[in-house]
Amino acid sequence: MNHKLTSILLCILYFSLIGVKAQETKSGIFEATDHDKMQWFKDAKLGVFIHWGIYAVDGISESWSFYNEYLSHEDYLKQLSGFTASNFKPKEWAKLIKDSGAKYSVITSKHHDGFALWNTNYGNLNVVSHAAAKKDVLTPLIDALKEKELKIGIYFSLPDWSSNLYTHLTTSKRRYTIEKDPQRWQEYLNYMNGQLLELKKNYRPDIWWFDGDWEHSPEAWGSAKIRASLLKDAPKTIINSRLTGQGNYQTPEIGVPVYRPEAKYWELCMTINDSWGYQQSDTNYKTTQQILDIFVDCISKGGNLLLDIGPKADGTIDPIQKDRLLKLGSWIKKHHKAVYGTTRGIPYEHFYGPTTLSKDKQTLYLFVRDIPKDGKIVVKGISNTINRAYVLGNGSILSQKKIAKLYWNKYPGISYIDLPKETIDSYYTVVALVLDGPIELYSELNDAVEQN
Ligand code: FHN
Repeated sequence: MNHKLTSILLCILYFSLIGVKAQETKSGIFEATDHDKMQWFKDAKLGVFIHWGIYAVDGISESWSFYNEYLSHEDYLKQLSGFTASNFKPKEWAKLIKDSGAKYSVITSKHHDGFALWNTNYGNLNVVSHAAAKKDVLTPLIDALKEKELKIGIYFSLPDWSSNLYTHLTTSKRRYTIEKDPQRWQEYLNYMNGQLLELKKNYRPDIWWFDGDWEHSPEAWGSAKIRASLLKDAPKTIINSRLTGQGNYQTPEIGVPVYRPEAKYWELCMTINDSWGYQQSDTNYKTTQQILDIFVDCISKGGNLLLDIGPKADGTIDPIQKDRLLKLGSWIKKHHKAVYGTTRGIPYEHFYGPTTLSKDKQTLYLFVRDIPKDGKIVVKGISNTINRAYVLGNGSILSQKKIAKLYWNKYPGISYIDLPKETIDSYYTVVALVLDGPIELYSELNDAVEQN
């Protein structure tokens, strides 16, 4: 029996013994179906991702610029002298993230370049001892986020391309292979796990957001051991899918899922322009409408959006990034009922747009992006009575008319709902349909008429 199959069977046996059923999903992550611990995440819908590191000094791509040999590693590290965090105001960051409507934030504690944002006792590349800032920036930020009652995610790169203990340096340069020097690899794992335990002790994050697992196998990383050590006395902690095979949720990136992902829990991470870190040359910011298109798409498919910002080296945030977060937050505030705590919507056959459902499935939220040309929106194949239709955040009760509904057959008809111009929102108008009970979707094919 092959190794992977054995480990899968052992895991399932283990979880069945402790009463937690694990199932492997097609997405290849183990979802310990501990729904309680995932509930806040599923309800949260929006997180803010923060990529902050020395790469903001020259505005070049995080870690990849030296890995891809666009500049030497030595020149990349010269940015340490420019990473001042001189205008870093963690409370302002936390307020901005809170005002964006996010319920959690994920910060890069250490990216692939190995630069640590906290005063780590491990390695020789951190913000206190090696950067111009000469201060721990992770702790005050996490404290400020917690003060705003935001859940905390810690991004941690498994690879550390700057560490002499690590295998890879750049795309063409390898320091060694694990097979050839297992002892050195073990020293790397001790270093990596030492930092993880430091982060766990200092911050007790709600989410571990791993990255970079592609460079080695789960066995080489010791992924199962990492999960066990992080969850020990912290069983409610959530892990993303990038600790291969050990995650609780899937993490599609940049490409907005066209179809709903397989995984029960998932989160799209997305840049606000085209760069993760701050790059002054990257002015290709998504408009607020485009960000809302992506956000609404995700939540209608039962997922979250983790929207990234890249602060500058001095700790300030670009006004355009602030603008996008605040506009997103203002729209969510007005339409919060259709966002937080909802579940994925109904198939597009019933309404030509994104939808979400209240937890009790008795209210259907229709997201109307464009102004209906005849001032009407159309829903079909809903067997319930629509007791009330109204515009969220505006309260206008909408008139509705049904056609193709005959008393003697089950076909539920087609409902036309008036949506007056004055109720239209500048981004998405949300119409709430209050049903006479949990939603019932009709999908039968109406046959020949046998009786009248
Ligand atoms: O290599 C990283 C990249 O720099 C960035 O951090 C993204 C964010 O999810 N993750 C990796 C690429 O998938």
